[in-house]
Amino acid sequence: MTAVTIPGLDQTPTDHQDLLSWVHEVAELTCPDQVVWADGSADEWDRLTRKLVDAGTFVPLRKKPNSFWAASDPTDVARVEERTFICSVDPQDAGPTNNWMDPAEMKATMTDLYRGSMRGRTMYVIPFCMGPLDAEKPMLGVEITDSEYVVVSMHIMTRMGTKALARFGHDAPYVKALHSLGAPLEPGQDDVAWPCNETKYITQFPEERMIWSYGSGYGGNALLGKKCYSLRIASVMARDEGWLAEHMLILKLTSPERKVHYIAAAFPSACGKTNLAMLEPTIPGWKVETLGDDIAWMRFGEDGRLYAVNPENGFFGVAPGTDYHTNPNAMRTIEKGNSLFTNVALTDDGDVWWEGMTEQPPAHLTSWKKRDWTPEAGEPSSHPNSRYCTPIAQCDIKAPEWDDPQGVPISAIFFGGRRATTVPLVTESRDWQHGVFMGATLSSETTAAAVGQVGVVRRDPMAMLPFIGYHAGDYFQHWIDTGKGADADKLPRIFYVNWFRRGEDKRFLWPGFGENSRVLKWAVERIEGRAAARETPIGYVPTADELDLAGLDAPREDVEAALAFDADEWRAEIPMIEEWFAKIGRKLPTSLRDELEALKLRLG
Ligand code: SAT
Ligand code: MN
Repeated sequence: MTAVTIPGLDQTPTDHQDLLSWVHEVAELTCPDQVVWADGSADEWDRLTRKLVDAGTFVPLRKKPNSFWAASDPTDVARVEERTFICSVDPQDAGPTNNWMDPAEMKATMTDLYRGSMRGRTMYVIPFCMGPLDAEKPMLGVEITDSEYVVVSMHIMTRMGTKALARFGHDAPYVKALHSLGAPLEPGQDDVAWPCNETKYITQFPEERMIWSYGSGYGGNALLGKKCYSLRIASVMARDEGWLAEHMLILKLTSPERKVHYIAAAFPSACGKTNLAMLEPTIPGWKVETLGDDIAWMRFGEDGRLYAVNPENGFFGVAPGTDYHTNPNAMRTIEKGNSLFTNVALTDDGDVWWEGMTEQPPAHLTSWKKRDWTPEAGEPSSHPNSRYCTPIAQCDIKAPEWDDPQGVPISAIFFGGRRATTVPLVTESRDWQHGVFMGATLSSETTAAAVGQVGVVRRDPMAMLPFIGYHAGDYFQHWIDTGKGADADKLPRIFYVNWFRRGEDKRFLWPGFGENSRVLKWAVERIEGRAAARETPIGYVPTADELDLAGLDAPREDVEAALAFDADEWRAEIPMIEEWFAKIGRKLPTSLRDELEALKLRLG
């Protein structure tokens, strides 16, 4: 097939010709020292984690079995939205919320960057499957990468290796995901602990269902099954095929009467999605089990209900602030080991620590910058976007159906953001279209999950702003159409929540975390027709009397303030929504314009 001899390139573990020829093409372009097909075995994990320890990328933890600490290059710590591109053929299809470049031009630029970019390194071919392996139509992908850190992270985050490759047959469709650190090694050149390149590109080619990533080794920039495939590319597939690919957790809520509801909830990155996904209810008799903390793929079942599947196999959660109070289940999950920790602090006895884990910080740590750290350091020991990466399978409260290709029928969709003012603790939409309006106008203060200023209010529609793989106006229309084509009684009910409203002295009005179970309870009682609410211009909002507040340790005035609808604040919101809609332009669905006009009328 080729004149080039690269060890490992002549392997043919599959008879999928398109895959084999793509692997050849990439190897010839990137010139690695060898090619290795990832098999996903425990042996492979051991071999690669050992290699990463020898390279200084990983430090094995003495206090957690089979777990490792890593610190990234200080410039490679979060998703790079400025460097993320949707290279659709027509710029119109990327829309006003994405960066666009002509696909041919982007390919030329990136091909130059990839030329020889794996020199001195191993090229790994990772066959993977997003969602259950035994799905009727498995959602396949192959990531080619020169990063061992990516391979072992993919072991946790996806179903991968031999068992995934078995589903390729000789012609199954798959997403091509190419990743290079952009850090070739000359003969004899020493490697660094976290290779990457100053130049970064995170590129999606939606029509070709293809991803090219260059220059970063961190999180969603490098683990291409996650945001790049499961949201940016999958949202385009979902539009074409009539389903939804969303930035949502999936949880199972069981009442004391054993009634089950499944809830999907969208929040921007680093707004407590993982905590909500694994919540421990503070109200007696209620139980939460988890199916996923970040992404939901939702398709209509034969019974007309919307069924959700989590495409991922692990949790990639924000570490700081995670402790036995805010997320005891995450703590128990990582305690079992088999986990990776990136950009948190390392303790002297070989464990991890981050801000918020314990009230008293240890007297001495190695910070994420690999420096000696003491509580007097004057800066946090862990990066605010530091992460733990851990398998769902070892989470004690995973729902038994988490790996079921059928998915679970969703009763409610929650949209939420981080807003200090204006947005009440919970609001139920008037109907699907109004719920889509709530999602489309969702706003949140920015967090450390992406590079850039933190704490600025921005519109983050459906918490998908950095993840919609096409025109946001078309995406809203797709949401509207999804509701139109369905039986209204069977559609999930839509709620808008805000755990982050603050009082005048900036304190949080609502204690959040396990107490959010009170809001979940009210929502499912609304669905069952058993809870009251008052109608306001923005939707149905409970009064403090309508929430179960028994045993809540919070002043009633605070709860009332968290639930308050303030017409003036909402009138002040209108120009911001108008500005946002103007940005969407002519593709904004008229039904959403109608919703805005109706809201204005109701606000008077
Ligand atoms: O870096 S990731 O995109 O994987 C995490 C996140 O931002 O939610
Ligand atoms: Mn996320």
